[in-house]
Amino acid sequence: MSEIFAGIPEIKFEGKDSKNPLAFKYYDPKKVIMGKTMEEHLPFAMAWWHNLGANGVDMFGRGTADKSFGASTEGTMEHAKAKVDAGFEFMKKLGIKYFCFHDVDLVPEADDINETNRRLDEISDYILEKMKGTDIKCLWGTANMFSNPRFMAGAGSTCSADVFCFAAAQVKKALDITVKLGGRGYVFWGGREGYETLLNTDVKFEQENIAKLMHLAVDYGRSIGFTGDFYIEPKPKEPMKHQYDFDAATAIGFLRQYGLDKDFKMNIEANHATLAQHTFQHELRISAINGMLGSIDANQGDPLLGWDTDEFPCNVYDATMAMYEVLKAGGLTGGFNFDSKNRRPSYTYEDMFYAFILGMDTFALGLIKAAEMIEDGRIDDFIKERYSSFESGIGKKIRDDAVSLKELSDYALNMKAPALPISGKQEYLESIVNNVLFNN
Ligand code: XLS
Ligand code: NI
Ligand code: NI
Repeated sequence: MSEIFAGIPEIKFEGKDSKNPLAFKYYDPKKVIMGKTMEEHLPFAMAWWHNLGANGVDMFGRGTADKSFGASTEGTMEHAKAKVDAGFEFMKKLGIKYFCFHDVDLVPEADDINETNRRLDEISDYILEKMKGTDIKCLWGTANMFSNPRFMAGAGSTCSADVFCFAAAQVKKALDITVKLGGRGYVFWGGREGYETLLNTDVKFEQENIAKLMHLAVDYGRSIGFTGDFYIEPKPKEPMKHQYDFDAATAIGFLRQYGLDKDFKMNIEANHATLAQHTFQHELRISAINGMLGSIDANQGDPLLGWDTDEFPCNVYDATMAMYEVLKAGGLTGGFNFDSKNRRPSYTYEDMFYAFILGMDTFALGLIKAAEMIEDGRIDDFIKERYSSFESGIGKKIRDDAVSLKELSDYALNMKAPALPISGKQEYLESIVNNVLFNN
């Protein structure tokens, strides 16, 4: 089999002074930071759909990038295999150890689901063969339950019992393939699990059915030996006006309400946080404090645009805050999936590599800087100091649940008026972040 990305070498770490566009400036896989290598901290993954599928097509124009990878006709099994060849060559050249997929990213969908499933068996055999002798693995799999017209009214939330069965069939097969490829996780992104208008929607009914589908998936997954995490990937809108997995707090509440919280965690996508009018850091923090920070879809949105632009992450400030949360949470059980795509005018093979180099270097820098922030200690020291009134006296009694409302009231009445809380020192803290970010 011939080289697809001919002329593109293995991408190596050359350090921050390198001007080689096909080299890492910050991602040094074996470098140890806070006791772990960079590649252990940052299990990067390639998203099959964007990297091997997205060709730049948008609402206003056709594709700009050729993603046939040498296949004579697209949308065939020959093309599906060419994508596998391209994907493995790409991952090997970048030192990426994981990939993520939707069922229909792997093979063209047939009219009869039995034929689609047969194609999935064939392609997963081919992928398994490719995996041999490499350390490339599946990070997570998922079923695309939003593109096919049958899912126009949702998948788990559909009004059609027959469509619900097709959703179940796709989840079952995607789980089979995920397990076959040794996947660490399985994602539910609620693509069309939401509504356009409440006038035609029974929200309670729809949410109960989504939970049913998830319970059935957990039961089936566990029965075939899937020991990894299931994930919800929150997103507030797009394609639906309102999606039920609005943000991490909403999704966590849903999981607890329906008894799914032991099997599920969050897969947090930066661009979805932006759409929910949260920071990426906020979504990670909410997930982490609830013990549900599982995996990350590494991309970024544009605060000036109200849709999911899936840009490769370049914002080091945000990546630093994200890695600060990840380090504080003790790392991810999942990984960093580049759910990101090249801009439409960046249509060459080189651009695909530049994009991953950018994303990987951004998170590597974020990791380096977040570790420095933690080692610097000033921010953590201040947070400790800020809440120190709860460490002794009446504050400690509150924390220990050792005091009644009346006793607290008596304490306050006796004081007459409290001193103001200590300053929040936001500007001081922000200057520490800048100091750490730009200290060399
Ligand atoms: C879309 C989502 C999707 C999921 C996987 O906005 O990000 O790509 O990651 O279905
Ligand atoms: Ni995503
Ligand atoms: Ni997205």
